[in-house]
Amino acid sequence: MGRVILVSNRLPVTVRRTGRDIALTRSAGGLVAGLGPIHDAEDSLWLGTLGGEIDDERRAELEKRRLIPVTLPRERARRHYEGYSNSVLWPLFHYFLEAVEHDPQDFEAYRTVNERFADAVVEHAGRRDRIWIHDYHLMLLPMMLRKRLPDARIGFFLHIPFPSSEIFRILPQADEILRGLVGADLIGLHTFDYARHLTTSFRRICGSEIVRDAIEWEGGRSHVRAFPLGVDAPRFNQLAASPEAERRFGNWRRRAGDRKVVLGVDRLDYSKGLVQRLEVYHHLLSEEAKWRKDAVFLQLCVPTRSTMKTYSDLKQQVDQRVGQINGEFGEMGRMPVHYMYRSVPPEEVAALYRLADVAVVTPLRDGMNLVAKEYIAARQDDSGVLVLSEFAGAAAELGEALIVNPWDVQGTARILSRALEMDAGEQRRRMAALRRRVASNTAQRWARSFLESLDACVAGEATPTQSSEDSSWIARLGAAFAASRRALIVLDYDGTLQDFEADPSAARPDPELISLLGRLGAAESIEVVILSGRDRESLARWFGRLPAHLVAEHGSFLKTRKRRRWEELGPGVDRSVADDVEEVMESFVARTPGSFIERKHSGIAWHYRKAEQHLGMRRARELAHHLTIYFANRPMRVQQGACVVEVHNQEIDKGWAYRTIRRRLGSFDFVLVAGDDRTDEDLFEVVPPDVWSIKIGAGPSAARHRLESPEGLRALLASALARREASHGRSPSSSSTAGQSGERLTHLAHPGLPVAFTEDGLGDV
Ligand code: ADQ
Repeated sequence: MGRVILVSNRLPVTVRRTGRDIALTRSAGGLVAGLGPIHDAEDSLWLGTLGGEIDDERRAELEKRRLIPVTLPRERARRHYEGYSNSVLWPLFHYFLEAVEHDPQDFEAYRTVNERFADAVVEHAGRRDRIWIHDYHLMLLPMMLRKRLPDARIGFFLHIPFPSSEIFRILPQADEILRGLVGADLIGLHTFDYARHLTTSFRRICGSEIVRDAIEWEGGRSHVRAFPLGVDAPRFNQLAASPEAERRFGNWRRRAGDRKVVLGVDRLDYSKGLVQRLEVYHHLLSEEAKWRKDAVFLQLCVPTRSTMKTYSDLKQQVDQRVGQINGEFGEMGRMPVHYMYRSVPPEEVAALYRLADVAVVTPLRDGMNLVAKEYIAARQDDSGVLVLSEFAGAAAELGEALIVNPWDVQGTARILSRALEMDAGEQRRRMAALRRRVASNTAQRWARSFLESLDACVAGEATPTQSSEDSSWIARLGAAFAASRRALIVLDYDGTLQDFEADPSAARPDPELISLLGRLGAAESIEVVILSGRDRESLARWFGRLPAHLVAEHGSFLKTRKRRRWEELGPGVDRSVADDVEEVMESFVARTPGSFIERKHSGIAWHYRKAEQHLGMRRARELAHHLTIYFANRPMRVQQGACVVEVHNQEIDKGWAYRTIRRRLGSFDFVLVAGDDRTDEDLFEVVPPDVWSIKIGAGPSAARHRLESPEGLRALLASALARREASHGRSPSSSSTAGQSGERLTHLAHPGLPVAFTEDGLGDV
């Protein structure tokens, strides 16, 4: 296994020259807190930018720690970081629409900076390395790398929330951003909600097909999963107990005296809800005067993005509000709010966590929030109360905290008061449960599980869907078929045996195909099944006279080769459901000239192949999205196919049909299945590995083999049949010549007309 190449916008350190030496200090912030332990423990390389100059000496110092600086022109870096990343993506993803500032040049810079990162990664990554890209500054990078390193293992993790698709689609570059992300084999987010928002956005904006947790795109699959980041809990335990933390804790204890301590620790960012938190504290002091003297609120803020106006405005606002509260409720030497605006060493943060009776973590939106988990990790004696916003990703895991809505000032103040009064027993019960959870989901475990998942995704996708260039499997298939005693051949029709036609009625089988299928079906011990989404009438008209089993509507109906009648294999769609769906589809017909509805036994379909394509595609996404939500908890399935959106019974698909038919037809020592589109994937997914599964055409597939076109499949079937006939002691032509075998009669009356077969109990003639 190769190395892990971590890629983030910033390297996790700041570099300072102290006299003749160069000092590196680890920066504060969630991403560094999460990835730092991994970089320390793994054989990894970390690529990112570094504010300030880089000379050879600094570079050498960094390289000793496996840190590779990426250099950018200053103005471009500013437009990328302060511009698109932090004036568009950050506020939008945190639902602060009013803070979004668009400047088209910023997106240009965003794109070129992502390209520069791609150059740097390509320069340093080895063939066996895993590339792990982090955060919203680099969302185009996965696809840029995929194009240059098609076989690379690429993971992406988003540290901030992924917003609802309603918010995300406001972004003018929404489509380009999503297409940038799918270059990753695995996309990780903190919570299931964010993962769901992301897949919904793919469906609505790009019209992507989502198969379980994966997004399908032209070149492959990208899996989307939740990996809630944890903290390095043992390290926090140790830090909190270290002599340095002990000393600092002592100092603070003396200064706080007998007052209860309420603590906030944040980067100074509007998403953290500092102004609202001060409002809550003000409300508490107004309502319950005793806390003016009996409590102190320590707020530690680390400066960030301070050159941006939104942030300097926020700083002013916070300064002012702190001043007002202290002016209103303070006394000489006893101020109710103690505010610190600086970065402090980890021992100091740990000492404050130990000191705090209550931690208030009340962001308005936060991807995860590690402060909440760090506080828990530092509470060795199981005391302390965590007040946590429901809008932090951490709230999904930390149910024993007191959960608040930070917009509700009065409600949050009431809960803060309850936290200050909570008895030791309840504190212990809640904190002990929280500590167990935080101890079991550490940052290291998070990283391990992401990387293992990445390996598994890549291994899963790498099932050898071999192309026709590697043709050795074709010879092996021929040999296996020739040697078989009883063979089953299951074939889709449109796009598999016949090129896809825009006008479905034009896709009639040609004489050559009829002849081939006739020879196959008539041959000794071969069962042929045509398994199609088509209706019964078309299949009966085209193949009714062949010695083949016909399955219509993806498995709803079966006509065995010995019977004239169709039988219903699976239940039809519920009438009332079909009526509801039809009503919705009718509104789409009205809005999309040329589109029409088709009612089938197992479902209902909206076709737009005769409509203006661009409009049709847009409407199809809208309709599929609408129906998917409508059917979220019902056993119905919504599928987008070529120029069609279809709703049908969930249990009926080609995989189900295959199993049902196999049970009927008994055992075989050779099975071949072939198909070309999404509906055939249901079949490929259920067949065991000894089945020859063949995908026709490009695109991701669970099939083990691939041929480029229907012609390729026809040629394969014809040559395999000839070989089998030869090895079973027949001349290749004997079974297709009328009357020669005695037991079978295969007659090609006129090219293009149905073939007539006679055999005991076989055929309809
Ligand atoms: P952040 O927004 O930076 O991270 P958070 O997860 O709370 O938010 O991490 C803050 C880190 O900075 C903590 O490790 C904390 O100890 C440290 N810190 C805060 N103030 C400090 C100070 N004054 N001095 C020193 N250290 C200080 C982003 C997302 C989060 C997500 C993380 C990780 O916004 O939602 O949890 O990434 O994915």
